[in-house]
Amino acid sequence: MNLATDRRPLPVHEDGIWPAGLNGALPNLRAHARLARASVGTFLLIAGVLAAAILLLAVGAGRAESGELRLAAPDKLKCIRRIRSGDALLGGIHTGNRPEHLVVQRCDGLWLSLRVRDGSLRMVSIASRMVPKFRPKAKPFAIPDARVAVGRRNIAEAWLIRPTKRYAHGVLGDAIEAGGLAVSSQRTRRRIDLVLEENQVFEDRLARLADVDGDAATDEIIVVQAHVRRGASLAIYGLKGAPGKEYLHLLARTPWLGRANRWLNPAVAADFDGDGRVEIAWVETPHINGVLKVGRLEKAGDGWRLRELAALKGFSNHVPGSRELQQAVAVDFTGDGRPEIVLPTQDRTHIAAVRFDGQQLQVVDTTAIQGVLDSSLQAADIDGDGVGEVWLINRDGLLQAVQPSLNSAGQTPTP
Ligand SMILES: [Ca+2]
Ligand SMILES: [Ca+2]
Ligand SMILES: [Ca+2]
Ligand SMILES: [Ca+2]
Repeated sequence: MNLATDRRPLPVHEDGIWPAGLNGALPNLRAHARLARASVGTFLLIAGVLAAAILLLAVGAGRAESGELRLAAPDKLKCIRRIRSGDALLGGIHTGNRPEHLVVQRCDGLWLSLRVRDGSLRMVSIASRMVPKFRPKAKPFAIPDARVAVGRRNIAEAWLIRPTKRYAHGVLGDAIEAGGLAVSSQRTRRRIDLVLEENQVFEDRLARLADVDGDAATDEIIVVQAHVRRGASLAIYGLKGAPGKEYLHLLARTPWLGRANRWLNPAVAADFDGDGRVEIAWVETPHINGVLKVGRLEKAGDGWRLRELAALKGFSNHVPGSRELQQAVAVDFTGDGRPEIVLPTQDRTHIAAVRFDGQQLQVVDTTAIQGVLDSSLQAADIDGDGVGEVWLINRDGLLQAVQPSLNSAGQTPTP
């Protein structure tokens, strides 16, 4: 079924089965889900309310400009505090994954998993301890608000270390930035550190893991590196060396933005133009006149360079002082099989889908959300129709989904 076109209310079930996407990472969830059956009465109440609400929203949502806005929370479930999409963001940056479930936390603290099966919305309560926190437990020298990225290739985990106050910018909620980067090797579990020069910091909360050099074997590390007088740049590191002798190595970075206190926020990494190579998207100065940029890691002599390919103004993927950095996803909005870069507009009242065709960036879809965005963006295909929805919460705690319009495929230029 299609969330955008099916106007019937969804029947709701509590099926006690954890969605497949997290089984590998969190094997205990299935056992916990069985325990959740004990509170069937509670679920029936929630389920009824949610079913009624989905009917309301299916009829009432009408503010979309070209995509389809679907509100997913009724009055009594209205207050949603957080959303997650299972393991799609383990690496810390969205690469186009589309899990078939969504994890939400209500304002009363209860975590629920949502997905649609056979036309029914199924919900399972989960304990908060089962939801990945990505906190740097037992990791010496981690910065206080570090978020650990979890890899599946050569790097097991990555996180930022060596808290320092030597860069007084505080864009991420405190004046503490990182003076170093640490990873653990998947093969040897050995920890490898990199320490920056005294005039630089990692102005970031996490070191993102994604394969951006195209070897399909290693993850590279995407992180915001700032010079105390010249501002931020987007840096890509690699893990090199034989087992037991690995070291972290700067592959490439963009030029410094030019002045202290200028910052950028990485967005997504995926193959947007269909040429088989992964592009990286980021937003420069997201707080004022944010500019979406796309670049690619390319061979340059014996090394690499991060080549900037295109730029477009009018987007923001971070609020000043907020610790929420993940406000962009890669989802196919046009039905051509290639993802678009999906992120908030500068005023955070719309979600834009931006196509990169190999030459330039173009907005192909803009959808008004209800209220103002106040959460991460998550991509999931909870109705299993093969099309990912973009999920978010506004400042009033209202859970919403933006469904791709899939009506622009005909305009897609053939490379
Ligand atoms: Ca790689
Ligand atoms: Ca590409
Ligand atoms: Ca597309
Ligand atoms: Ca879908």
